[in-house]
Parts: sequence; C-alpha cells; structure tokens
Amino acid sequence: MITTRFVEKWVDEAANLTVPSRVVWCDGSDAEYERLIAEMLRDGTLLPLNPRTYPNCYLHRSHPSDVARTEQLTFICTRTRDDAGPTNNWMAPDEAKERVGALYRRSMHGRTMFVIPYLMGPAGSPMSRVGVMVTDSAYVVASMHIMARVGDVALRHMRDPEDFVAGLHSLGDLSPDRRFIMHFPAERLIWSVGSGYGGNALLGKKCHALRIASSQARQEGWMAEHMLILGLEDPDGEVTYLAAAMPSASGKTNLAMVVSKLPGYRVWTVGDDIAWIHVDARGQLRAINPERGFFGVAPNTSPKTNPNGMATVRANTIFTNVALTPSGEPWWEGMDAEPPAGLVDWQGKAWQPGGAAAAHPNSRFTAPVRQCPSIDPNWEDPQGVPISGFIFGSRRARVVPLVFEAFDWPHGVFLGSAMGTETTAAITGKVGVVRRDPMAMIPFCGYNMADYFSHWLGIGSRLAKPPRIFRVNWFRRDGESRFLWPGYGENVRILKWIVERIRGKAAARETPIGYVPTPGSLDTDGLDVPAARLEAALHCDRDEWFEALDELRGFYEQFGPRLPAPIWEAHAQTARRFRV
Ligand code: GTP
Ligand code: SPV
Ligand code: MN
Repeated sequence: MITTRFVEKWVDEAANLTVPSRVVWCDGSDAEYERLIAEMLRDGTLLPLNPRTYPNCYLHRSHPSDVARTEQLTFICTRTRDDAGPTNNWMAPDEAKERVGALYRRSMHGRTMFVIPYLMGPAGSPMSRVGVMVTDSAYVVASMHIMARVGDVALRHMRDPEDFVAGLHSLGDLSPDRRFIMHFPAERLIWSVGSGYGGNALLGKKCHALRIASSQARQEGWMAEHMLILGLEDPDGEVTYLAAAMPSASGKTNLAMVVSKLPGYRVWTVGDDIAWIHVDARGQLRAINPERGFFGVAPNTSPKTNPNGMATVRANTIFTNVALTPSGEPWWEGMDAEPPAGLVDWQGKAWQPGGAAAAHPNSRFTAPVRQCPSIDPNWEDPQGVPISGFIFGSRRARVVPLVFEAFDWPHGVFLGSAMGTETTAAITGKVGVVRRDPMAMIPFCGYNMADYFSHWLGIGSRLAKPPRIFRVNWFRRDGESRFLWPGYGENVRILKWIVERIRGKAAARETPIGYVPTPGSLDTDGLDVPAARLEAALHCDRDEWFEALDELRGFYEQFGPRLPAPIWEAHAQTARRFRV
C-alpha cells in the first residue's frame, strides 16, 4: 500500500478522535469486496438476492429516518457567512469543529475504521482528483468500491503529498438530531456524521465531487457540475456530446442512458450525475465523469422507460430500500411488473396491496457504469469528451416550455440561474413544492452562488466557441394533470433538435425567452402526440412568465451587489421583450 506522511497523519487524527478497535486500509480489490459482502450478509446489513436472476446482487435496508439527503443538516463552513452565501447553511469553522467534533468522540468505539483512498475520474487524467475518507460503515465501503476507483490507483494520482480531500464519516447513532454534513472548502475537508445514506455518506459524490470540487474549480478555473454527460450519434455516425443539469430525481440517469425512439439515432452514456469540465488549450470544454458507478433512482425504472438501466442492474448491484419478492428479486413501483403475492416492503414488512409504496420513493441501485449497455467507448478518456451543448432541465408543471434555446452564453447562464423546480423524494422534506434551483446546484454549490454565476460567465469568455445552451422541461402538465410530453425514449427527438441547432440546421422561432422550435423543426415522425398537445408543451405564456420573473427578482435580490450585472440585465431584457 502506498501512502504519504500527510495521509497517515490525517488517518491517525481521525482514529484518535473516534477510537475504533481496529483500522483497515482498503485496497479496492475484488477479494476485499467479497469479504465485505460476506461480513454484511452475516450481520444482516445485506440480504442476498436471487443468485440466478440477480447474480452478486444484494439488498440493503437503511434506517427508516435515513433515506435521503438532508439539506437542512448540510453546512458550508467558510470563514465568513457571505462566502457561503444566502442559499447555503453556514457555520463558522471553529464552531463546527467544536459542535460536530463532540459527536465523533469515541464514535467508532468497538468498531472497525475503514480507510478508503479513492480517485474521482479516470486513472491518468489530469482532471481526476484524490480523496481519502474514513468510515465505520461497511456498506459505505462496498458502495465506494462501485462508485469510485479505490486503492493505490488513487494514492498514486496525488500530485503532491497533501493533494487529497479528506473525509471523516461515522454512522454515529443515526439520529437526525445528531446528524451533520459539514464542508470545509479551505481545508479540503468533509465531516459527515449520523447518516449512512447516499449523498450524505458516500463522500466522493456530492460532498467531494460537487461541494468541495465546485469551490476548488472556481479557484483553479474549471467547473464541477450536477450534470449527466451523453453523446448523441446521428445516422452518419457522428457523435455530439452534451452535458445536462437537472435537479435530483429529475431525469439525468434516464436521459444519460436513453434508448432512442428515432431510427438511426443512438445515445452513448458517459455519466449520469456529475461532470467535471475543463477548458482545453484550444478553448474547447472537455468533460469527465468523476464517478464509476450509478447511484440511480429505482422507482419508475422499467423495460419501457429505461431498458439500459434495467440491464445495468442485473448483476453486481447493491439495491437500497427497494421491495423484495418471495423469489428474492428486487421490486419497485413503476417497474412494469405486477406486485407478486408475498411482497415485502422496503422496511421488511409484508406489503398490503393498496397500501403505502412497497419501495421507498428514493430507493436506489448502486451499479458499475461499465455494465451499462450504452456505455460510451470514450467514457474513461483521460482528456474527457468535447462538450458542444449544455442543457438545463427541471420539473415544472407549468410555465416552462418543453425546449428552447438561449440567445447566447450570458443569456444561457441567466436561464440556468433562473431555474426553478418541484422538489422530489431525493431530499428529506416536502415533495412537489417549487423552489429555485439554479443550474440544479442549489444543494451542491460549495460557495456563494452569486460568485458561481460570475464563474460561469467568466468561463464563457475563455471559450473559442461557447457551447449553445438549452432549457428543457419534460414535466409540463395539462389541465387534467397529465404530462404533456411522453418523455423517456421520445426525448431523443429533443436531443436531435438541439444537435441540429448546434450545427445550424434546425429552424426556430424567436420569442422573448429564447429560440423555440417551429412546429416543423421537431422530428415528430411516428410520435403519438396530437399537434395541439405539442403546441401546448412548447407554448410560452406572457402572464405566467411575468409572474415567474417577479418571483425571480426576489431570489436574486438576496445576493445584493454580489449578483453579476449580466444576470440582472438578462432578467430586465426578458421583461422588456415581452412588453414590445
Ligand atoms: P438523481 O440521481 O437524484 O440526481 O436523479 P436523476 O436526475 O438522475 O433522475 P432520474 O433519471 O433517476 O429520474 C427520476 C425520476 O424522474 C424517475 O421516477 C423517472 O422515471 C422520472 N423521469 C425521468 N425522465 C422522465 C421523463 O422524460 N418523463 C417523465 N415524466 N418522468 C421522467
Ligand atoms: C441526488 O440527490 O442528486 C443524488 C442522490 O444523486 S444522492 O447521492 O443521495 O445525493
Ligand atoms: Mn444527483
């Protein structure tokens, strides 16, 4: 095992605080994974699934009060409150260390502390970054094996002995009253205690690859975004790469691996949740997926909606909080299979037909990216893939059209900053309330969001040809509350329009909010949507937009003079365009 003095010092400090009975350094090997699984099967942390139909797959049931990210318990600990900004919870670093430090004191007593050196990004990529996390959860270690590159590969990647993000994770007593997810961007440090679930506990994901990385990216001139990365191949075999930001549980995994309904078109998957994007020497944006696994939403994943997703999770997958059939298979709502008699719900209780959901709405699968049938041959290219377009998509029952294009880069940054969305089960709290979620980063930006907008604007000026920026909304509804657009495989029609706009081929109508497809420019061949419905999906309503712009003003005002002027200008211009 390779190590450095600084890594050892950090691990010693963590052990002195948490006092585990033993310390195990993880090497990321298959043998280690198998040992962890065997141990968790013995102590009941995992249940085996049917080895014939789901080989090497397991079910984990988390504590019922620990089933989603808890944003109210997530803090950015910058020196001043202003550096974290009005949209983040803030605690002074010293106060955080004192309050939360107390919860770690002897928290691993009688338990094993695992040390996980992990690499985010492909081996050999200058864009990849190293983390070293310690944890007392074997489930977290096994999940990190799937989600990141664990072992020497990480330590070998350090550019200097101190070049790593440190993460201290302990389950504590799993009480939400003693749960904290703390980020110290200046120290490149993460403290998470009291949760064993998802983004709260798999520290490489949201805590490192988004919150700490976004702050690092701003300083170093790159971008860490809550985005999927895909390549759309056209009938000539040409692949155009796009990155799309969408809030939690709002369609990234589905779009990243979508099976095209349009003959001749094909989508290749690079990543489904996070993109690290750099400006190359020629002024071109290039993106890598820092992860090597999917932590995907299970409900509504079906052979119809996401066949590639279904294929991906048929082996070597850990399911969390899904239901269990008597034949030992995972089950969830929207799987397109009748609930079998004898179904057991996510809490291990006999499920009653017509009762509460059998699978938790935020139940998930943890599966290796390499198992996805649509995996892009370049997904681990150390140089990343060239990005030609950005998409911002959110969940809006009203107001926001199916698709439209920004006038230019600053206007696109405005559109991203103006994004609002209905909340989902991925976050503890009320579902379906509209909240502001600029660039789908509201829970993940590790610094003041006004500075984040400035950073986006600044990146644009460094690009030879800035990617075109698009806004999409698969979730607009009609008067009967039905989705106007069928979504899923049909979304490729929208991707096709986007790529044709990038190549200067598709027609569009100029409106006050941007370029909207003309009725003829979307490929509707074989699409089962009446023209009036499509028109309703694309409609831009003046009154609704005035209302939205009003609300947006209130959101922007909280940033005071820190909000960059081009954002205000784009806001004012939109209102002006509606008036003429
Ligand atoms: P995170 O992993 O939380 O970041 O979520 P995500 O953005 O990857 O969302 P995901 O693709 O897992 O989708 C979440 C939910 O949205 C699932 O219930 C999907 O079935 C649903 N969904 C995805 N795409 C569409 C679509 O095109 N139309 C509709 N109506 N629902 C969709
Ligand atoms: C999200 O909430 O955006 C996720 C799931 O991708 S979690 O890893 O739990 O944050
Ligand atoms: Mn996500």
